[in-house]
Parts: sequence; structure tokens; C-alpha cells
Amino acid sequence: MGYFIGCDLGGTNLRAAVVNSVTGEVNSLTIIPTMAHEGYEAVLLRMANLFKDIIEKSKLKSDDIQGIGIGVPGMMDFESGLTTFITNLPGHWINVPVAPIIKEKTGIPAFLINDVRAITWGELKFGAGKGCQSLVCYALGTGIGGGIVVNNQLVLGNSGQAGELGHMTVDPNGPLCNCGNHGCLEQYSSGPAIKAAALKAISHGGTTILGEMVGYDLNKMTPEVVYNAAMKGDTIARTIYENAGYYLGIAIANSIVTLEPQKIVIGGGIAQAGELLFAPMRKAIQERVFLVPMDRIEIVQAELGNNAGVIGASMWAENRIQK
Ligand code: BMX
Ligand code: MG
Ligand code: ZN
Repeated sequence: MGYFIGCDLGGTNLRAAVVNSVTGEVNSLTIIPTMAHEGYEAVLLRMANLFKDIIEKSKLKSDDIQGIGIGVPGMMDFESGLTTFITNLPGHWINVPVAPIIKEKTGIPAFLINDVRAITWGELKFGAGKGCQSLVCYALGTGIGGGIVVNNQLVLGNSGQAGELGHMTVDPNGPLCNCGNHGCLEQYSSGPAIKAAALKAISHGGTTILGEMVGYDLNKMTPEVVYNAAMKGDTIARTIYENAGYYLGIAIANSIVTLEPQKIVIGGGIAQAGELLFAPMRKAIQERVFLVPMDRIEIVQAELGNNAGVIGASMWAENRIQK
């Protein structure tokens, strides 16, 4: 019980806030650019200053903050607070003592968790998963992250790496992923995958308004442009989302037969595409799941948006402090 800081270290932004661990209330939420290309020392200095700023904004003192939880977009060791392998963040992040450095700079104990495990926990306690005992969460963004809850507990695995659902193989002969595997979900249903499929369609000269929509400046291509083109009736754009939904459905079907959770929670920017993604996803699930009663599983959108990561990370700090 008390005040904690939650932080989401993202490829684009660093977001942090003071969180009331009892109510989930988020205060003094502040978002600044990560600028990871400047190197981790610069990022961690910016992060520590951000924490000092939000403490001041909240009219609290450092002593009032019991702990800091930081969600990182990749692999970490939660005992030592080191990041171990982060594919989607520029710069060097192998064995960087993020938590110890933040503790030294702020005087407040700091703890690491994976960004989407934090989102999962936030959604479980205060969002789409409220009241659930078991759920599986997918966050579709630059990467695809995941999180699993069984018996009201976050499943972290033997060394803390369980829940990497974006790196589930959905096609054994698929393209090489940044993680080293072939045919990971992330290669089909993430933002960059949707963008890449659009660029490929244009270069192959397909009948599509995608190129026109960005004035043939392909740097301007985004998943939203593809979404808008699909909404205007562009069949190639629609097929790109159908494909993304199909592979997401395969992954979710695998999660369902593994765990039979009460809910599947889907968040992240790409989930905004709604039915364009969800209709083919549901079809792919129906075609694969025969043994688990689907009428007892709800598939829902995440509810907390970008705050879920911040809330969940603060809850992780609370959990670790109590250990
Ligand atoms: C990557 C993966 C996940 C992370 C996800 C977040 C690795 C192996 N990271 O799939 O741990 O949760 O990205 O995605 O390095 P993002 O959209 O927040 O970048
Ligand atoms: Mg993230
Ligand atoms: Zn992968």
C-alpha cells in the first residue's frame, strides 16, 4: 500500500507516473522521448530526472515513494535488475544494470519487469481482466509482447522469460525474426510487419491506393495508412490486415489449447484496427480449436491503453518490495 512509480521504457517514449497501488490511480503522468540512439547512459539519466520531476509535480518527497517499477521491451533478469536482450530498442542493452543505476541515481529501490507482462498485470487488476483468475494478453505494437495469468498469478517462468507470445512460431518456414527464430508472430501481426507488407505490395505493382495515400513517399507508410486504405475498400490493404489477423488467430488458438484461460485481452496500437483484424482472427481460432469450449472464453480489447504498462510496473515494484 502506498505510492510507487511506474515507468514504461518504449522505443519511442519513456512514460512514467506516480501510481496509488490501492486504487490504480495514475498521477503526474509524464511522457518524454526515449532517444535510445544516444545510448543507455543518456536514457537512464533522462529516466532518473523524469522520476525526480514527477515526484516534485505530485508534491511528494522521494521518501514517500516506496519503489520504482520499470517495464522494459525485452528480456531482463528481475533478480539483478539487468536487461539481457532487447531487440527493438536501438543501442547496447545487453547486461545493462538498469535497476541498480536508477536506484543509485534516485535513492529509491528499482525493479525491472517485461513491458507487456506489466501491461498484463495492469489489465488484470484494473482493466479488461478485472475479476479474472486466468487470462492471456497480447500487445500488438512495434513488437508483439505477451503475458499470461494463471490462478490470479502472473506466469513468469523458470527464469522470468515466460509469455514471449510474439515469438511463438506461427509458420515454421516463415521469415527470420530479430530474435533468431523463423516465422514468429511478430513477423506477421506487428506494426512494422503490416508496414512491410504494404511496401511490398506497392513495389510489386498491385492495384492499391496505398502508394497514392502517402504521395508515393514510402517513408510515410504506417499501419494507420493501411487501415484507412482498407476502410476505403482497398482489397490489398484489407488482405494485409486479414493476414495479420489470421496469424494472430493461430497464436491465440495455441494459447487457448495450452491454457484454456477465461479471457484473451488484446491491446497495443494495432488492435485499434478492430474487426478488420478480429474477424479473420476469430475465423482462424474457430478453424483450430475443437477441444476447448470457446463459448466460455471471452476475447476482448485491452481497456487501460498506454497507462496499463505504467500501472503494472508500479504493481511489480510493490510486489518485489514485499518480498
Ligand atoms: C518484443 C520482445 C518483447 C516485448 C515486445 C514489446 C525482445 C525479445 N522483445 O517482441 O519482450 O514485450 O517486443 O513490443 O526483445 P513494443 O511494441 O513495446 O516494442
Ligand atoms: Mg512497449
Ligand atoms: Zn521472434
